[in-house]
Amino acid sequence: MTTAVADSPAAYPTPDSERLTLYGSFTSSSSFKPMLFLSLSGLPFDFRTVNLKKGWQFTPAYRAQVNRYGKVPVLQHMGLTIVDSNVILDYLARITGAFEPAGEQHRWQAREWLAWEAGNITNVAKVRHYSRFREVHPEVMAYFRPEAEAALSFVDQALAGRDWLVGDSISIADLGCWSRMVFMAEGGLEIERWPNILRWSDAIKVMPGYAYPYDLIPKKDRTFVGR
Ligand SMILES: N[C@@H](CCC(=O)N[C@@H](CS)C(=O)NCC(=O)O)C(=O)O
Repeated sequence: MTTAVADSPAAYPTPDSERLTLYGSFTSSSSFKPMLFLSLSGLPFDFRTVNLKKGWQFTPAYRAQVNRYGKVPVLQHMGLTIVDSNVILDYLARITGAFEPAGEQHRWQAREWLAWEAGNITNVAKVRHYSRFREVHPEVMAYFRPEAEAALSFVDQALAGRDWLVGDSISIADLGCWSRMVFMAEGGLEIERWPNILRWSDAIKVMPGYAYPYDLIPKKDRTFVGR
């Protein structure tokens, strides 16, 4: 385990307050999920950057006090520490009611999409990661690229003739699935190949508060006052 990493915080006290604190990184599609939720809903929150390139996520302080898995994102609220992007979306939808589908069946279906996303759209993130940050053997890419394409095709078919994945309005299912695929072009997965995804993502992109991750997620700690 890494013991000292340049510039990393020495301690991470869990704020026992009603204010939301989000830990994340601007290169991370997982961080984009809660960031997008908070930005679209106009909620006030504090953002704390975790410099993944410098390895802040591996420090003993971060692992002990924020995320034992050494990843982003993490949400802290009311003395709670909530780890994993989809669990955070679930939490935010529950406590705010925003992006929560109407009706019990649709609420479960939104969580079903998030669970499916974690096992499938995650391959889109892997292809982007291996294209952008870590070169892998061509056979590794040859395995993951069709998996990523299959996940995108599944979502594209699910969106045929409908605006949103669940019910009649945008929900955490849409935010979770779109955010994980947001960097698809960096993996050579051109969105024009999936016309329903293109139409659906265009509808998300015009919402007040939307911005591309590199513009939305700060590179330094920041306080968002909300709107
Ligand atoms: N299942 C987790 C995955 C989190 C994850 O893999 N985060 C990446 C950034 S997208 C990370 O922290 N990587 C740092 C590392 O692996 O060193 C979630 O959805 O939150």
